[in-house]
Amino acid sequence: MKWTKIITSFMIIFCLAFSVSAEEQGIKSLQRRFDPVIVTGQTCSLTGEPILHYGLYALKENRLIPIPFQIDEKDEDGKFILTHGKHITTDNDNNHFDANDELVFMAMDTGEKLPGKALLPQGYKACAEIEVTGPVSQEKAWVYLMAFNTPEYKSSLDYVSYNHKTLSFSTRNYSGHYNKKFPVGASKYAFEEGLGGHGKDFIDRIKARVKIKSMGITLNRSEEDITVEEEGYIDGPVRVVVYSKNATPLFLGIPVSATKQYTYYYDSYADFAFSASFPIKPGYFRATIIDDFKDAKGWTFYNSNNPSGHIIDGKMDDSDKKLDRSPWTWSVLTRDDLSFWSVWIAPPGCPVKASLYFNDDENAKDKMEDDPGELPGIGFDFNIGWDKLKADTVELRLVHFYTKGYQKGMETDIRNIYDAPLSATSVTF
Ligand SMILES: [Ca+2]
Ligand SMILES: [Ca+2]
Ligand SMILES: [Ca+2]
Ligand SMILES: [Ca+2]
Repeated sequence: MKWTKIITSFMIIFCLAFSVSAEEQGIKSLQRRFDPVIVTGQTCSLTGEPILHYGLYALKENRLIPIPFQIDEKDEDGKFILTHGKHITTDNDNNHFDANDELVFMAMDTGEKLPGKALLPQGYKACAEIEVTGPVSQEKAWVYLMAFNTPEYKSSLDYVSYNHKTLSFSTRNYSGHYNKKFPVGASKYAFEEGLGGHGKDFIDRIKARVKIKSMGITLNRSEEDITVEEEGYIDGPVRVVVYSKNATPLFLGIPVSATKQYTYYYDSYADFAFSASFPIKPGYFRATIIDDFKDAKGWTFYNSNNPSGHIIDGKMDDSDKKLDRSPWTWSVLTRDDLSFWSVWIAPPGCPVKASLYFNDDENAKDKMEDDPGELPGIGFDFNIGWDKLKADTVELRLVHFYTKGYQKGMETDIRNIYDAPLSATSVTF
């Protein structure tokens, strides 16, 4: 018997004992790599001071180190205060941290739990210990938000930048650019040094193709018809938030879809909204959003319904046609040590679903593109559920990740950012 049983139970007891004591000892167990941690002022319970007077620290090797963070303000309606761009806005409390403002930092920068007050810096007014928890395995880590009487020393790291004049964005891991003639989707994407990339553009453009039937008329609209008006933005060390108004003209000047939405850029991913609003309910509506790659011959495609991998060769043959196109939750295109990911997120209960758009054809003809062919074209075919949509407006979110090479299981880390988000609690002392 029973030796195995005894050994196993011994190991279980040992592991449990170890994990309890790891948490009691305040050792960081949080493994999340790509997640931001977003904590409202209400949760921090250390509000009321001018935003410039806060510092955020993590305990690493027995020292409190300043880590990159930002506090983004929100107004009474929950809209972000835009600190740059055309329409700058202000909160009603003269740049103080209040209950609905958001503290943001990266999970990868968190540290251990402070054993006592001895390591706290001189002259802090108040301190909040923020405990971050990953809900899947209760993994934990800590950071310390402190308020001072004067502007405090901060980390000089800046993970993400945005240039609204050139419509470009960059982090150490990726960069991109929008063409001013069709700025609804990027027309440059590149892997950067942080991943071992060299900034070479790998995308032709992001295509947005919409087919609408209304009042007996069929209309086809593309990314070149969609106007984007940037209202303003926030560019902090941890994230960039851009607020814009997009409109797709229909006919007689009636927009089929005029919506305002946020785009977020973080260290490893960009999170875009694809919003549709219907002043007139169309009889038929279908939208495809396609990442048209310049030349990904030899790269391998995986998604949630096609997990065994499919090599891109520029030719659409039977093996391409056999791919499962049903609604999917993640996809990745990978070349040895670099991977480009897509995921999409719908509001709870939303009937609209994305099937897989897949076209591996170097000879595909399309007048609206810059590099001939789709090598491949991979994306979202929102072809299901529009007829069951009750609301007049829906916001679907499309997220592009840039990581090192693909290993099975990475998709869980990526989906968990949205499916099992990190949570935070705080105590002040
Ligand atoms: Ca506020
Ligand atoms: Ca405020
Ligand atoms: Ca093929
Ligand atoms: Ca192309």
